[in-house]
Amino acid sequence: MLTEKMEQLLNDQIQKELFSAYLYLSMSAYLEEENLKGYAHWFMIQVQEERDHALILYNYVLAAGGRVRLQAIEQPKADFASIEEVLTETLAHERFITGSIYDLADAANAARDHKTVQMLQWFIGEQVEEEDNARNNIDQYRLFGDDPKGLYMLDREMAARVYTVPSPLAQANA
Ligand code: OFO
Repeated sequence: MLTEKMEQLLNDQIQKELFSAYLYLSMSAYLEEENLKGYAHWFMIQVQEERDHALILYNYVLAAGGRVRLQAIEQPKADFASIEEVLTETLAHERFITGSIYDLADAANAARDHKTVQMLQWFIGEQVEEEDNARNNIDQYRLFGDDPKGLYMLDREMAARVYTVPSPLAQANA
């Protein structure tokens, strides 16, 4: 059984992951308006990943005998000044999520909740990738994005991103 506190923290994290999906959906809409269809696509895949992160936690809470209590999702920012702002805010948001996952892991360790600690290992690894992707997108944009031809090439590269089901969900659906 999950402690009441762990159950609450896991429900809070479900809300944060769903907010991430909502934020990236808003960014995708902005990028689509800017006619950057490759970037808009990249963020749409990110939306799917964030929904998956929420579902992994949702499945875990139920499997651990806890209760899922969905929370309100705040309105995400809709107006951005530039692609660079979208990309830097993505990195800042992912750093915030990493901190939140670490807080969860600290709480699970303090409660000697080893199964939650184990489940969170996947998220800790995933956050390394999330931050790396976000940093890489900023670096690429700063290198090539100023020039229209460079931006065109970057947008085409972003369009190549493919969605893959994350392993904890693939296992749950097998
Ligand atoms: Fe769920 O990792 Fe991004 O926010």
